[in-house]
Amino acid sequence: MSLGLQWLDEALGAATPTLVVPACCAAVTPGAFPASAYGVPAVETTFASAAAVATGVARVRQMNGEAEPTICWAGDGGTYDIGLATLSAAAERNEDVLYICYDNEIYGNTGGQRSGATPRGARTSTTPRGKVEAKKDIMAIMAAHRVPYAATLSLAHRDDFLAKVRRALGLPGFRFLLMLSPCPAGWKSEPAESVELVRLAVACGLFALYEVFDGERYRVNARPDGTPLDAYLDRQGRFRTVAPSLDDLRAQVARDWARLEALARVFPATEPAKTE
Ligand SMILES: Cc1ncc(C[n+]2csc(CCOP(=O)(O)OP(=O)(O)O)c2C)c(N)n1
Repeated sequence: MSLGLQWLDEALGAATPTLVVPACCAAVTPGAFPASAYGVPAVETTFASAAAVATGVARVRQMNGEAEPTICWAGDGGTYDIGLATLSAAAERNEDVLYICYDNEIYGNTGGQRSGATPRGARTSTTPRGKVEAKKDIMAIMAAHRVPYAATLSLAHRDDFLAKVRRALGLPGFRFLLMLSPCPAGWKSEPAESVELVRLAVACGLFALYEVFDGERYRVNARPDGTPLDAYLDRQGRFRTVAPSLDDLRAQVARDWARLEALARVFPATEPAKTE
């Protein structure tokens, strides 16, 4: 999460955003006003209301003729589940908000409970034998809102990450970015391997890197390179000893890629021409 915030800061350049952060690790770790490590105006909101609060901030800024961005930085619990109603409403109204979900696939701050973002098979404090249900496809949900821009971000693909954040910052209206964000405590993984885990998640196809323009034009930024799914799963204690549901997870990855490739083939994104 902190590396993603650093890269966001780099992509912002001289711009000073207002950050809107619901209850999550990102609300706690920077410390409280007036000593918050964010160094920019930051509003902490109730779990369900980040996108609604950001709506208010963005509208006041618009009325005042200010061009600085309003950015939601939220966990998966606050995005996929508890904040989904306000997220949906702000997206549907096409508010001038950049919403970034750092997805650690659990309710990390409160002890690693399962969320709608937890993948099938993963053990969490509330799914000790592995989660039965599949991960919710939040990108498809956002695309269905026909937002101007939605994209996934990898902490192992720096240039692609920065280019997509800058693209999002340059567009008006509602923009949604999804970043896979390892949580060593919850994933039972080595902290030093976090970036490598994201690289493996992209390489094996579990976390697809792609963009959706206006909810209907697709571009794939990186494709699976034949790395087996086990290379990713074996490094995390949360996937140990849950073999049956991992077969389901493997099948799911294949189906998701078939769907994404079909969408990118039939509805390709032509503008802008490439990720720099
Ligand atoms: C309505 C409500 N329910 C539960 C909580 C307790 N709570 C605070 S943070 C949190 C977990 C947040 O999970 P996520 O959004 O995934 O972010 P992470 O902690 O993983 O960074 C929970 C359950 C709360 N603050 N408000």
